[in-house]
Amino acid sequence: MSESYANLLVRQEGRVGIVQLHRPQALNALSGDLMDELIRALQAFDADDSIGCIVVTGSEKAFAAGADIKQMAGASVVEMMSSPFIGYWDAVQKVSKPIVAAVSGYCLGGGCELAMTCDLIVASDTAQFGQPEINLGIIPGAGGTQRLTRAVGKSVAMDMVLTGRRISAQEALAFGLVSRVFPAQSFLDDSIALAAEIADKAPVALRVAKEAVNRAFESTLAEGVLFERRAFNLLFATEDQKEGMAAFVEKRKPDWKGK
Ligand code: DAK
Repeated sequence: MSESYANLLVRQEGRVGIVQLHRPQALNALSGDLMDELIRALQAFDADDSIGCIVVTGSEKAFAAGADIKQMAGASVVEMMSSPFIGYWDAVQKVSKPIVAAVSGYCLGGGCELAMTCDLIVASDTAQFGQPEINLGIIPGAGGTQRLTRAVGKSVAMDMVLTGRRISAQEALAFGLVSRVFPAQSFLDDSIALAAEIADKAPVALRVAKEAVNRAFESTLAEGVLFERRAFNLLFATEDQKEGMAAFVEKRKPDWKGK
């Protein structure tokens, strides 16, 4: 990727695109400029056939300490209503390739909402998750009250949103907010290895699988199952389904074409 960014470090390892939030002086607080760059980087990876999976990560100390409080502090209601800010989270959700949020250190407020907008969250054992907006006299505004509640259930979500308390990586694992916790020393390598494992799967099936799981949040069970059945049947029109099943029968590794 040739584009350069002021608030990100972007690189590719094999079929994994890695976007590292890099605003160390503010613990990766999500300024408008940072979010704008993040969306551009995600969209570039989404359009690049050599990428199968994307990792969004931060520093060892902070994934992101939330939206930039200093930028928001003086805003009026009309300015907040017309802010492009919420559109950034919608844009993350529109990325068609799987996105792994690899979280170390603070993952707070809008940072936690960003991680939850990704497809799965993995954590270093140092990670701390929280929605501390209540301490600023506001509430989560980028989906936190909704996505957190779906991820961890009402009681834990209420506890976190009403008290602003932070939970550890182990608690987040127990509550179902994260799928895996890795040791701090190997966390980024482990996260990239997981993304590489995903990136190695059949590209069309990955895309359809992501759509189908996400549909579970937007539909009744009957509608979701119908969506899944149609998506499942559709995959029998792909070369990769023929290749995947032939490779199984012939006891060899499949050679995906993404078609
Ligand atoms: N914004 C701006 N700067 C921040 C920041 C933030 N969220 N978090 C940290 N910083 C800055 C600090 O001000 C400090 O800068 P200097 O004073 O050195 O210039 C530097 O980062 C280091 O921070 P600390 O000195 O505080 O470091 P500590 O290790 O002592 O403490 C901490 C780390 C993470 C516990 C602490 O910094 C902290 O409590 N930070 C704030 C966490 C927080 O309240 N986050 C929620 C923010 S509100 C929207 C949708 C969503 C949102 C907004 C709008 N729309 C739909 C429009 C989201 C809102 C939020 O996320």
